[in-house]
Amino acid sequence: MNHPPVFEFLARRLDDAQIHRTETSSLADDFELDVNDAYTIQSLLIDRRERRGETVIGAKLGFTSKAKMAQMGVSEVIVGRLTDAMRLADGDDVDLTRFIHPRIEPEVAYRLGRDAGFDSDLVECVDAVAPAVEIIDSRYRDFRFTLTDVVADNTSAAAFAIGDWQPLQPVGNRAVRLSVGADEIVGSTSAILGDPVHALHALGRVCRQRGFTLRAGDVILAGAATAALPLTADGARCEVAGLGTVAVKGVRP
Ligand code: 0L1
Ligand code: MG
Repeated sequence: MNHPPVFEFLARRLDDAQIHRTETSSLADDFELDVNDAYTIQSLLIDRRERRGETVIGAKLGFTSKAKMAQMGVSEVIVGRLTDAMRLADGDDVDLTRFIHPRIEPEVAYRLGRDAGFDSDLVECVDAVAPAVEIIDSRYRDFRFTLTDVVADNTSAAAFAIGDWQPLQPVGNRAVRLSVGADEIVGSTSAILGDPVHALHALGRVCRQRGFTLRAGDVILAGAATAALPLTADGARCEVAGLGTVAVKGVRP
């Protein structure tokens, strides 16, 4: 695909920020980018990760809550790609020096039981659901970013962990509790677009628009059920009522 050479430069700038854990300034300070440009930069960033041996294993949605959409002045979700290098096991220690200023948020994860075609209804492709946590780590200084910045930065994706998969079931209004050490925040899965299943419809639209493909076994992080908490050297635990729990522990080696 043809794109201005500056897009490669910006993808490298974001990639380097992630690799070296150094914040970068908002791209919008110096460049006029639209959302299409931002998704192209995101794809170039993912190409760089794939060239280093990472494999794309799914997708994630952001800005799925009314509060976050209002804060950013947007009405559509954003989508990023998940790679195998971001995957943690339930209960893992997670090295905090991998990140710049990590935050953790409680999520609902879906798993695809079969490849999704261009016109597929993703709901029909999903075979399991699970509690999950996502670690987000914006590469921008002081979390100062625009919509196009965050899309280019692969929607702040940094790491994730998924609890035990459960048979697909409605999870539209389940209580959610996230704790990091003594900090605790409670919410509901309904904060995710009213019902996390709506994230599958929204993701399907973005996949068709952007040419993203999803395959059997891929995971989808539907969005955050509460605000994020800073990830510290304490245990972090997420419980989704009736679905189960998932935990990780921040450590400083
Ligand atoms: O996963 C998400 O909620 C996307 C977050 C993107 C913005 C941020 O870093 O807060
Ligand atoms: Mg998230």
